[in-house]
Amino acid sequence: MVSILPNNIQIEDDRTGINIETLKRAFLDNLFYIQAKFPKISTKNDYYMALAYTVRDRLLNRWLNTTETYLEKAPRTVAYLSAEFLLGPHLGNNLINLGLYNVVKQAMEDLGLSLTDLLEQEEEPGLGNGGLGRLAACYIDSLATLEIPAIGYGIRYEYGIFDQEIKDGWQVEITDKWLRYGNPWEVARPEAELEVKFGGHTEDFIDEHGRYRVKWIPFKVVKGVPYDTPILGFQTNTANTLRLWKAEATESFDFEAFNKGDYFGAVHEKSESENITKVLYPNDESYEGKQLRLEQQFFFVSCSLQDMIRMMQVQNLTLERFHEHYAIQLNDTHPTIAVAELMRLLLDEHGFDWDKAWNITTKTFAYTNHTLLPEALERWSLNMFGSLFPRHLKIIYEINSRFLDEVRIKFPDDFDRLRRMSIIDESGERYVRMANLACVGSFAINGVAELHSELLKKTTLHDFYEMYPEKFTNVTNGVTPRRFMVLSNPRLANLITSKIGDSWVKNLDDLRKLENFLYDTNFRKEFHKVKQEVKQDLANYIQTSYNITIDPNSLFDIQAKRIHEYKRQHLNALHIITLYNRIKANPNLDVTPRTFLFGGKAAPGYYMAKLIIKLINSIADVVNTDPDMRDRLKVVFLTDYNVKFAQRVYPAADLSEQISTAGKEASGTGNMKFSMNGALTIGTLDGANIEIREAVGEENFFLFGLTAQEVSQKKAAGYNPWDYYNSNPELKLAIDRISSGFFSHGDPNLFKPLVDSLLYRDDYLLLADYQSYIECQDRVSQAYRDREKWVWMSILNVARMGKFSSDRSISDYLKNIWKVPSVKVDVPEYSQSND
Ligand code: Z16
Repeated sequence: MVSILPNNIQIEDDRTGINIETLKRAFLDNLFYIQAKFPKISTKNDYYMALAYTVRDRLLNRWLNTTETYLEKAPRTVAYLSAEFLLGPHLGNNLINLGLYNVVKQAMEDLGLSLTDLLEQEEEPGLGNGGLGRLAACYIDSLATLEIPAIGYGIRYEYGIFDQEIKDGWQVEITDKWLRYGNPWEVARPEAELEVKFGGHTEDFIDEHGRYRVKWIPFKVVKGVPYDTPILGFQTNTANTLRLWKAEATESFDFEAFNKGDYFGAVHEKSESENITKVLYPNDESYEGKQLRLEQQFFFVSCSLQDMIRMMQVQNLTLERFHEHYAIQLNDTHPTIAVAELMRLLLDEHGFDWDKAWNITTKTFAYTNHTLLPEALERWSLNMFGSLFPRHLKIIYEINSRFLDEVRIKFPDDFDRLRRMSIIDESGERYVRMANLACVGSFAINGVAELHSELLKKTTLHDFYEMYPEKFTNVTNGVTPRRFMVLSNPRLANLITSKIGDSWVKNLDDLRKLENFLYDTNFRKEFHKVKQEVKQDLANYIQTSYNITIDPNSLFDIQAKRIHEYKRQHLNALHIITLYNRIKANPNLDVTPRTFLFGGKAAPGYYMAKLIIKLINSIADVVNTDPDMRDRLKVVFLTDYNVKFAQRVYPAADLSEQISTAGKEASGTGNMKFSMNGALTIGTLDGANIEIREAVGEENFFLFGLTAQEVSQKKAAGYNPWDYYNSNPELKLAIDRISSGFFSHGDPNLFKPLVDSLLYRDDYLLLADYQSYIECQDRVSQAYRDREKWVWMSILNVARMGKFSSDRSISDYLKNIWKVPSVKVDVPEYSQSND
């Protein structure tokens, strides 16, 4: 292959060489020339930056050659559109994927620095809320690892998910200034900026060929500037691009206002435009209907589609083949306005007729649904939508009218069905229903776990399933073993590799080979030792950061995820109170010592979730200081749970709490990360728990609770939480302890809203599942006493997690939806002249 470099330029060894002396020299060179520092006056951040640039240099060869290969071969490409990418820190992951972790660690040690410290220094890009955003990050890792031409498109939020602090037991939100010290992993591409229109009106006209056309005259225009980050696959040459868009003001706008002498007006206009990508909306699974959020969605979608079209033009490809060149995945409904925007671009800007444009559009998009919760389904007030996007609303009307004609033909005289399926909700104030638009505009629709995909077909998207059964499919979520095993749990990864080799990192099914070592006492001992060491690490961390002593020999029982009523952190709390009550009643009770760890953020406007955090902290205050407990129970709420911290938490768990009300958690992905690291799961038959249990074997999984079907039957039959409260003394006592003010310094009002929600509504059936949960927890406590048996089950969990690699998920998407072949990238050897 032809070198991408002009003949007379050589890539310097200091920027590509990977032997230890070169790495040290390169590091000091970057410290000097980029940070403008020398060791004596360098801060930890200077060292981090110098190392980050040293590693980035070693990515560039692969990145630029990947770009060049795609440019030249113009292969079919996956475009993953997502409003969120919850990447987590880059440095460690890039070291793993480059295969440089150990040599760089040594190089830093030689220079008197600790790699662990430097890794700690990185501010993570928290450009997502939780599962959905982290899934997008795992998927771009796997796409690169599988050598698939792919690009991730999203938003470069200036402020990502807020930092959480706890004050007096309550969550306090702090803005996430992640860009404060610069971001060495991104490259701004101002030369590739694009314009995005908003508001205004449309005008019809007849073009020179006598055809009816529409022109959109916007009220304002905003610039989108791409910021690119390389996403390197594990031990491959493929480094794909994550392209995030930043909003900026257009010069023309400044110019007009300046001309009118309105300096402040111009500056105001500028900051208005830049607001679009200022901040991530911190809601997980509830939508707010805010205009700025809709503007964010359209902004990044329009930039991305224009970018794809421009790329095809550069490659001399005709737009007639857009759908052959791109498979675009819509990560939830957030980017769904893309269906209307691609139609507009093809119709208005590229002169296609309707049928041709619609044919292309509906062969391009595929839609992933991530939730059944009705409050999470996006619908935009028609007035707002129409005033921001007058042209798109017209296009949506046309799509809808043609679609409803189709429905009428398939289901004659079924007026209720038409009302339900219409893209426009006309039941009261009118709305645009984004899920309906996504279903109509996509060739494939998938849920994220078997149960979820089945429930979608039966409930939320039932009408669409009857209309288009062939569009529906399941892709069970997965997570990347690079970040969540190799990087986060090197002790375990090394132990595994020492037994079965390292092929499992790319072929996670190979973990099965561990089953051959089940009967090897020595292996089981080593496995247990690793878990204990990792627990000790976390205990040390908690000692230093919280000044709380926890015992690594106790059972580490962890629930780490967004705080939400359906996830039932308060059911976990009821169990803690129950154990507490039992010990109070019988201080010499022989209990299995447990450490309960919680982590997670509440949406700032979600009062009940914030009250749950306060409750957990209040219980912790009482339990941790009650001498009767004799340190047998400890409760810690871990502040500011994020990807970086998650990487410490998963490896240290003995027990993973996956206790959502059956039918509510679409998949869950934390459940997979815990299990991969040897935690046993206590869980309901919900989301991917079902498949995890199938994979690891029911004897290696702690199951409790109602099934999804039982949940809906119970609700239909008229569920009454009081029946459970009145007939279960332990449950009654636990709830009474909360309502009496026992955990709130005698104040009976503090937790009243929470208690009332349980006693008068209990939408998530905590009371119905309580007894089953407690009995299951008692079995867990018993099981943990037989440590030999526990380790056995734990090993089986790790050995049988192959299915839950995001590599498998991506292979499913490729085979069933995208049909994009892999492309090998060659990276020519450059001279290594300096050594
Ligand atoms: C989200 O993180 C999820 C769903 C959703 O509608 C919105 C957000 Cl921000 C989560 C699901 O709750 C979880 O079950 C699933 O594993 C994850 O998306 C990825 O699919």
